[in-house]
Amino acid sequence: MGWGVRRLITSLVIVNKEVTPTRGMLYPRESETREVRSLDGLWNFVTSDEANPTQGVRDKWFSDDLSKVKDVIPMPVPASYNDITTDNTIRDHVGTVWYDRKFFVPKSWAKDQRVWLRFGSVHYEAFVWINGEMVVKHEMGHLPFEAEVTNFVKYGEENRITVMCDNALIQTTVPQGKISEVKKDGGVAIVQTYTFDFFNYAGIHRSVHLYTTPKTFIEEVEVTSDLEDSNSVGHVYYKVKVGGTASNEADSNLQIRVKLRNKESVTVANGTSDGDLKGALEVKNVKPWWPYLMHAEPGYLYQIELFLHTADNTLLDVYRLKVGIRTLTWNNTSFLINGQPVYLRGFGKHEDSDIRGKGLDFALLTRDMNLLKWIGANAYRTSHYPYSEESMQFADENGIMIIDECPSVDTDNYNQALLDKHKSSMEQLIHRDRNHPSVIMWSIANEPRTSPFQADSHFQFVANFTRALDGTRPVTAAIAVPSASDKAAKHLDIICFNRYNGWYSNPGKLDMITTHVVEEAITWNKKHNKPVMIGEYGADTIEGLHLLPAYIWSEEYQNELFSKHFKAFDILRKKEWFIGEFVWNFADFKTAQSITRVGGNKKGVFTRNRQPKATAHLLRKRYFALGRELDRCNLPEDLFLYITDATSTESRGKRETADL
Ligand code: BDP
Repeated sequence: MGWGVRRLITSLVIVNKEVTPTRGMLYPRESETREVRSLDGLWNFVTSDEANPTQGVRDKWFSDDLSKVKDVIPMPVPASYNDITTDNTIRDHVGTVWYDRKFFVPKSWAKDQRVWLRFGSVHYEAFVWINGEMVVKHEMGHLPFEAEVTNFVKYGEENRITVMCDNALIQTTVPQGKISEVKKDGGVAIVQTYTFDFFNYAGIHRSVHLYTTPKTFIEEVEVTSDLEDSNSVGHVYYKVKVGGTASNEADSNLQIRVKLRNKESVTVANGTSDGDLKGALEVKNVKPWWPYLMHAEPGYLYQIELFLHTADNTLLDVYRLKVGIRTLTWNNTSFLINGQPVYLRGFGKHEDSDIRGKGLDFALLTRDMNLLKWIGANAYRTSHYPYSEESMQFADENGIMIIDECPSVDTDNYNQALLDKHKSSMEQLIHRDRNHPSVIMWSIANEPRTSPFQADSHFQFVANFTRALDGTRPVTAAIAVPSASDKAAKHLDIICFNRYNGWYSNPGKLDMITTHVVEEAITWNKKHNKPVMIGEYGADTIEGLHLLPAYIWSEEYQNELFSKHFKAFDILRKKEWFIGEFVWNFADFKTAQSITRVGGNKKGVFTRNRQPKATAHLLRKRYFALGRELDRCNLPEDLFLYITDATSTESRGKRETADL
């Protein structure tokens, strides 16, 4: 508990241990049998003394209102706490902070049901008490956790929830960081450092919900799909786990009745589960889930309705979820969706914005989706951690393909505890996201340090573990170590490399990009005989800085650097195995303070405020041109602005000559 207590356990022999599987965690949804209440809003907030991070636990700050211990300030939930105030000691606080608030639970919830408390995510480690009793703790940012609180809440009365959140990153956390003590004016400072290039925002980042389920309830749903007969017939396979079964209600006495509805709410298939609570539905004249711009109706979703019944026909629970029907296949040279080769064109992104940090924000989410569609992208990678469940639902609806990444970034200093947690992060991610049609690949790390020999077995364990949990999607990782010294890529299904030609290598040299990109991609492919894509390329660009001839940090330079990469990608596209291009980054974002970062990382194609830099317009032309060439999509009318009516100018010219 707390950075002071988490210890680095190193060992020479690293073994592949079992990971405790996640349970439950269905996205909270209302139904005939379920109610949902939000605990979002303004909470009370205090920081602890950095030198004494466990003081609050020892002194039992959770046993009464935080305001009794310290002066509290209001803190919005969901949001990172770092940029809300004007106080740099809060922004840069290392260690534990505390939140609390009051809430009511209706009397009606006391009867014959269960009450659950669910957090969309807290970064990095969370400890939660209700009315002074510990109900759940969870380590790992960006992933949900929940606990049954039926016996902890008071019905028809006021309750108090207290959360302690610890942002400390050490060598056995995912991601890793280091904490040191550094002399400062008048004392010693606790300093957090990390090698990854984004600000270690912390707090209650996503929504907090209370929800009810019946006593016996649908605990988990797993859905997969298939297509046959030239994509005209679809199959949906479902598997349900029931929780809270009373002893007289063995699973075999329960059944799931299922309906599948199309967008118009018409039932297109129905069925009843077998004794193992699983089954298959067949959909004739199916509308497959297609990526954006690959089809006139992208992101088509059905709704699966699951009714849990007892054998004597009593309805116990109802849960609904959207499903897309699609196939994914891959081999040494290509990646196909519904049997069609896919060329990925997109971005690495961040959950990042002014004031809110990494806090869930529907306005931002919606704006980002609108910009992705405006620019003609069909994919993004959730660099460098899982994004909100709401953003995954958005991607499903819009046909945006997701490379879903766990929070392992700059993985280094391999050790047993790290491997266990890395695998756990993949397990939690797959458990959360396995039903999203938008998820097309799992990314098990970003830029891990893969030259040391320990990286070989570490990544073999993580990649095999990922495949064992989900064999329906390929495994990738964004690798930056040169192929000659890398020891991880051989364990992947698809190779993704990050490279900054014209920026970190040969800055300012626009004539040292195209050939380098082509040669490196070929080298990766030759070495592993697998599909290859570029996961990151780009240049920091200060919006409004114009320099001609192009000079680094200017909008002209970002434009020209992109264009040189486009040329390389077009050479590579002729080779079947090159399957995608991802810009770094979608938008400017905040980083730790550094002399190489002016207010953060400026490699965005959009500003942090989500307005286009000049390159956004260039990239838009390319992404739509690719959509036109590869998928015959329509081009937006404003893609090419009117410059001159060449024909009429020409004829006017002739008339003028004749008039003479
Ligand atoms: C890459 C990292 C990314 C950084 C980027 C950069 O994957 O997180 O933000 O470099 O330096 O190596 O801009």
